[in-house]
Amino acid sequence: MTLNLSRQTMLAGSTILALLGAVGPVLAQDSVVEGVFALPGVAQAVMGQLNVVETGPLTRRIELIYADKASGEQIAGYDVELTQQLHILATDAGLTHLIHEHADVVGDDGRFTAELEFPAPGLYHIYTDAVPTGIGQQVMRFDVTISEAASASEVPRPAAVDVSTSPLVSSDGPYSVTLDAAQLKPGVESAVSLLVEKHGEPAADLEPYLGVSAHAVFIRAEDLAYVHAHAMGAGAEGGHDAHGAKSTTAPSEPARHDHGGDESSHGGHEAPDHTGGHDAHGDAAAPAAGHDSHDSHDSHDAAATEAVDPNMSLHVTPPAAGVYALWIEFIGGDEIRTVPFTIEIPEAHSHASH
Ligand SMILES: [Cu+2]
Repeated sequence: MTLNLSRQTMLAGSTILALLGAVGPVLAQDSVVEGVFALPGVAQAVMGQLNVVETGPLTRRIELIYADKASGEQIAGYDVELTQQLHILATDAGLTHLIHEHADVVGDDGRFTAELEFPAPGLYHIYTDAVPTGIGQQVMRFDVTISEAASASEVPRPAAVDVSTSPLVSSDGPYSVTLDAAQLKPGVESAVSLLVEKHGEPAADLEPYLGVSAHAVFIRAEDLAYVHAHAMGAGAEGGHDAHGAKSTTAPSEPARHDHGGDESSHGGHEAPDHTGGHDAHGDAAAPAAGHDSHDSHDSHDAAATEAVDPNMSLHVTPPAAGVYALWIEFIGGDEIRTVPFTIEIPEAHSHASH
């Protein structure tokens, strides 16, 4: 009797679930998305799961967990990399737009929470870039449809420019980036030089962005592989921060810019000539603080001491030949600038590996 009753209850429950499923698109629902490993050249050591909560037509709260792939246990400890424990980079199906955010909340159990705003309905690829302690960098990709998008598979992508025709030029507002990527070869660490100009002159108002001169995000169109590299001033390699010219896999050096991570709130590192208003870099370790905290425009002589060389270089290993979306991100005129490129890296001539 009791058994019967519970069966009926279960049946009723599943009928209701089925009905909900049928009208699903109308309702604002949470959805759980499983991640796909997205970091070429590195072994997958984690599984990722993203809970996506609709908070508005184009806004979502995301909750991310990584679990150890071998044990299945949720990972709680993360290294700070470039002032943050989690970098979130998202792009649309056409690879035309880049969103770069960070976790607002990092739970004691390693659950990250962030709010994302998307420019338009459609399919998005959300990359989560983090360094689980003792494991190293792990990047997962989550494919999430925002609102009811039309068939996302037919989104046109911008035409790619062969890197051998370098230099390539693209811009964001008054800033333009001239990129010499002719050295890029599949599977080989290669150098890219770039020059940031403002109104046609080398930009004099650049500041570090998340600890480095500029960030470069490469997404390979064919397989959506993710590569994140950092640019340093052309003369700065071998300087205090030379690791930044390599990709984010650099494990642990003693005195890195991310000293702000675990204990930054005690602010033990202000230099005498700093006027206190410039938290555009290391102090941004407070997770929610974007660069908007930079509102004391009157006390701005600090910028001079932190000037970033507009001549930069970065080192990157493209995982394969093919078309890539590439974004160069930097801070110019107190704003984050994102300069897009679409490049094609030709096959290496010497051998075909697979
Ligand atoms: Cu980031």
